[in-house]
Amino acid sequence: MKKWFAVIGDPIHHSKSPEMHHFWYDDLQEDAAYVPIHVTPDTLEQAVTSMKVLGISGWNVTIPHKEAIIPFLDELDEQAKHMGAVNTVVRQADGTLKGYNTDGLGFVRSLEEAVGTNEKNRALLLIGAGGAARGIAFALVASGYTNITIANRTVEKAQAIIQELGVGQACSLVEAGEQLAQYGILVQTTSAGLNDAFSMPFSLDHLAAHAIVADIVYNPLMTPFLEAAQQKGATIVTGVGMFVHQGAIAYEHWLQKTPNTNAMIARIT
Ligand code: SKM
Repeated sequence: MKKWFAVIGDPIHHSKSPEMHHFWYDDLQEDAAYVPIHVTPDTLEQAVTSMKVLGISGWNVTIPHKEAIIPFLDELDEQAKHMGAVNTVVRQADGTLKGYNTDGLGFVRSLEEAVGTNEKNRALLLIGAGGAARGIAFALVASGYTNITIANRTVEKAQAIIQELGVGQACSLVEAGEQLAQYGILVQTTSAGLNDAFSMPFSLDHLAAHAIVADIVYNPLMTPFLEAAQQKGATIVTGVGMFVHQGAIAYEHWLQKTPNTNAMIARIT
């Protein structure tokens, strides 16, 4: 029987997940379909129940449901539990639903694909303290990056993540901008660049030489933050790698096969 998968979100029309997964089904000769489904917050519980009843093999979860979906699932992977967010649901053999988070690890894979694995000791500045930053912070620590500072407009939110992580420190965006020269890796997780093409969390005037600067936004590919960093001579990591790798890890959970990430990154870059 044909397997089917989905991505749920509000809005959902912009998602490139259906195109990406269909590319991999063709490549790996998988008899499967992947559909975008528009689910609003007030219908989330009904949507989960319906998909469970209809026998869907699994689905991705995007904004704004990553946290809200948790009470409707039967089980949570340990990492997803720590992160408090789910972006991948797997229907298990007994029909129960298990939630995973593949965003954080997707980011780490993308970063290491771009710059290798020898940068773990450099001081890393994570900008933002929302759901995406939380997932990335846990995945970074699990992958051996412990020299982490989380900068956020509301320092208490950054402090709360640091407390859960058990390592690192928190500061304000202003402080981060002032101390910028001390950081070797910057990871931009706020929506600056997504909603307002000219917004920047802070100026990159004091960016260190040879810094690595990553953004998690993949549309547009070059955010104002990355453009400014590139002008300063930094190594740039766009959000495309994270998007493709989170999808590939989800694919592995669902179908136990490793899809071709390089071909996909080249396709949407
Ligand atoms: O975490 C991912 C999600 O799995 C799929 C997605 C999309 O289709 O745009 C974006 C991210 O939230």
